[in-house]
Amino acid sequence: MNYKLIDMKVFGDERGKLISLEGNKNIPFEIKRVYYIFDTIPDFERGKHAHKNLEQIIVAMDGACQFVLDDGKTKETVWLNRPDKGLYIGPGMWREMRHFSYGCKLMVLASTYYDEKEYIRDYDEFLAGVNR
Ligand code: T46
Repeated sequence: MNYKLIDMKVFGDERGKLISLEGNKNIPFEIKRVYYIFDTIPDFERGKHAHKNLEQIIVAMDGACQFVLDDGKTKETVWLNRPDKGLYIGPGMWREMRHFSYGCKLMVLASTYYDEKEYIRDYDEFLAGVNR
């Protein structure tokens, strides 16, 4: 399975907490793009695609949601519910996001610029690629 949960180093004192993310340091790729997902609704799922080459780190800045990660052979679920955990997802992983809390906020660091051609949005096509 090409994913892992990364513990982010937290700088904390009586004023609060701070986490620093740096490309090619505690983020294992050069960061080319940042996007965020917010105003989420519990009844709606997102994702349902894989990427050919993209690497990403996803952080729940607020709230929670569940990721289903699927390499075509095995499915595993991961809850994201803390701003000090980063979910790394590498290429070739089908992902579905569900059970969003109201107002969940996800920040995503990505290794490439946005390119729709980089997406595999058809599950049968994804499985065919895995079994090739
Ligand atoms: C992923 C999960 C975690 C852009 O124009 N630029 C962008 O950088 C992105 C990410 C999206 N878009 C457009 C494409 C769609 O018209 O925004 C719209 C919503 O994107 P999508 O339906 O792909 O959103 P999610 O939440 O299903 O998936 C997103 C990322 O696309 C995906 O790479 O891994 O978050």
